[in-house]
Amino acid sequence: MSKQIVDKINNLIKQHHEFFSRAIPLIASENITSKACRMATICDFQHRYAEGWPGKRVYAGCEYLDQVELICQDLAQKYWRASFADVRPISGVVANLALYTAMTTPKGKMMAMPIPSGGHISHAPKIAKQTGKEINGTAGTVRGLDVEYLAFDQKEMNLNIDESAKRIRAFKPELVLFGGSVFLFPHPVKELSAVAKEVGAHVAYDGAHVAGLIGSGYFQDPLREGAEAFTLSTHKTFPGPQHGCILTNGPDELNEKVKSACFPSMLSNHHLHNVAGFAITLAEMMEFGKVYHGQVIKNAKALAAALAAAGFKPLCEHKGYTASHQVVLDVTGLEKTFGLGADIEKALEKAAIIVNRNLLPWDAKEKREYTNPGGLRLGTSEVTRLGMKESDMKVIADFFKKIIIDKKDPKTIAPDVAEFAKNFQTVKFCFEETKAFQWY
Ligand code: DSN
Repeated sequence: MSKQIVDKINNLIKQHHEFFSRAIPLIASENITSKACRMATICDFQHRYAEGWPGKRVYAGCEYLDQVELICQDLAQKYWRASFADVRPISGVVANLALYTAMTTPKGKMMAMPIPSGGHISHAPKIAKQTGKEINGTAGTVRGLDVEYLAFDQKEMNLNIDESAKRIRAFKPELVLFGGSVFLFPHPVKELSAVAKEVGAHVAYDGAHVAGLIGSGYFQDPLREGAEAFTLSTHKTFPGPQHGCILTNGPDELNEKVKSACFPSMLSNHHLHNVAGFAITLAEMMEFGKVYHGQVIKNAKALAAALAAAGFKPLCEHKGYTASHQVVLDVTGLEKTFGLGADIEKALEKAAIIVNRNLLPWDAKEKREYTNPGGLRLGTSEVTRLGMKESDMKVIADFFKKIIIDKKDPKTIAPDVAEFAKNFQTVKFCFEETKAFQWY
C-alpha cells in the first residue's frame, strides 16, 4: 500500500509537469527556475540546520553553507543596491513579519495599501474596519497591529498622495508600508515617505511582486526614494526558488533588529537549499536581468494592448496599461454573456491557460466578492522566461477572445494552446538553458 502511495504521488507530479508543458502560465506571482537553481534546491543543504548568522551558527557542519549564504548576501546587496541583506526569511510573508517585529511595537499602528485594491493579505488587519468583517490578515492577527489603509485612486490604480498624506498625519502610524499584490505602477514612495517621517513613522516597501524589475533597474528604486527597508519574495518577477529577503541601507541598529527578528524570533532553520538557489538566480539576473525584465514589461504592455484590441477591458489604457509585469482585466459586462472572474478563470483553465481571478478596487461597492470578482490578474514573468515576445502576446489574446467572446468550447482550443506552448519549453536567461517541464 505504501509503495502504491509513492507511485501515485510520482504519477501526479508527472501529470502536473505534463499539464504545464501544454499550458500558458500567466499567474503574476509565479515564475520558473533554471536547472542550476533547481539542482541547488535538491542538494544536501535541504537536510541541514544552520540557525543564526554565517560564522556564528548554533550547529556544526556549516562551513560550506556559510560560504554560500555570504555569497547570497553579497549578490543581493549588489543587485538591489543595498548595504545589508538578510537572506534568511523563508517567504515574503515571513520577511514582512520580521519587518513588523523590527519596526513596530505589538498592537502598534501601521498603514498600508487597501486589501480590496490589491494590498497583500500579510499587510492586512484582523478585522476590516470598513465592513467589520474578519479577514485575519497577518499584520493584525499575528502582530496585533491596528492597520489603517492609505488612500487609493481607482482610476489611476495607485495611491492618492494628498489623501494618503492627510491620513498619515491623522493616524500617526509607526510604520508606513508600500507595495502590494496588484501593482501596475510605481508607488509614490518619495512623496509619502517625507510625510511619514514628519510623524516619526518608519517607511518600508514590500517589493515581492516587482523585486526582479527593481533589481534589474526598472519600475522604481524604493531604498533611494525613502524606504528604510525593502522586503521581497524571490520567485515572482525575480525567478528564483520560493524564499524571502530583507534589504536595508542601514543603520546598524536597524540591521541588528532585522537580524534578531529573523532569528530567533521568526525562524529556526531557513531552508538552506533555497538560499543556494537564490544565490544562483542572483548571478543569473546580474547577467541577464536587464534584457529579461525589459522584455517582461514589454510583454505586459503588449498583452494588454492585444487584449484591448480583441475586445477586452484592461485597466488604465490612459497610462499605457502597466509599468510592471501585470495586466488587470475588468471582466464586468461579460456576466450576462459568459460570467465573471471565477467563471473565466475556470474556462481558461480547461484550455490550460492559467490565470487568477482578482478583485477590482470597486468590486465591494458593486457587491462582488472574491469568490467571483470583476477582475482577472495576468502576469508575463514566466512566459517571458520561456522565451515569449510581443507577437506571442497577440496569440494569447486571440485564445482569450475565442474562449470568452466567441464562446468556443475551451476543450476545443486546448490542442491549439498545446501546439503553441511547444515553442516555449526552455528556461532562458540563465547560463545553461533548461527543459522547462521535464520530470526525471
Ligand atoms: N498571493 C500572492 C499573489 O498572488 O500576489 C502573493 O503572496
